[in-house]
Order: sequence, then C-alpha cells, then structure tokens
Amino acid sequence: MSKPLIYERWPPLHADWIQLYSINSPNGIKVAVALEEMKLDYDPHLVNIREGDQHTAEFRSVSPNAKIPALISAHHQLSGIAHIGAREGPREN
Ligand SMILES: N[C@@H](CCC(=O)N[C@@H](CS)C(=O)NCC(=O)O)C(=O)O
Repeated sequence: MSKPLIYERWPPLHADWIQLYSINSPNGIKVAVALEEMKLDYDPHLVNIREGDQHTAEFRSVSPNAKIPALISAHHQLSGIAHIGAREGPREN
C-alpha cells in the first residue's frame, strides 16, 4: 500500500496507532477526549484551521469537506465521531 498523502505533511510517530488531526476547538477536542477516555493510543497532529491547514491537499485527502477533527486508523479514514461511534457499536436510545 502506498504511503497516505497526509503523512507527507503530518508524519506519524507510531504508524500503527490512530492518527488524529485536530486543534483545540470544541469540535476538535471531543475526539481527543473520547480517545483518552477509551485509553487508545493515538498520535495527535495539529491542523491549524486559523492558518488554513484544513484546505491543503494533504488534509483534504482524509477530510474532503476540510473539517477537523479527522482521524485514520490502520486502513480506515473517517471523520472523528463517526469513527468513535463505530468502535463503540450501536447506541440504544
Ligand atoms: N460535524 C463535525 C463538525 C466539525 C467542524 O465544524 N469543525 C470546524 C472546527 S470546530 C472546522 O473544521 N472548521 C474549519 C473550516 O470550516 O474551515 C464534528 O462535529 O466533528
């Protein structure tokens, strides 16, 4: 498999860990909080949306709508909360 484009700008520290691309905004923090609560290993990467990082080709390769947070895990890439929900399984309302 070829190297993900996003790795060129935000190289992973641990390629087998979840890679989180985010910033400390309310939406950005919530995925980090969930990962911490679940005690999952992840590499955090700063995507500075105040500087336009979200519009780069590298970031849009994992988040086509240019929104943080985004994360990739092994061979999956999903927007943050969808990934966490998938891991936790369906909810009972
Ligand atoms: N539904 C998304 C919304 C994410 C979102 O709105 N992110 C904002 C920051 S809090 C963003 O990326 N803004 C950058 C932009 O719109 O250019 C979620 O809750 O994760």
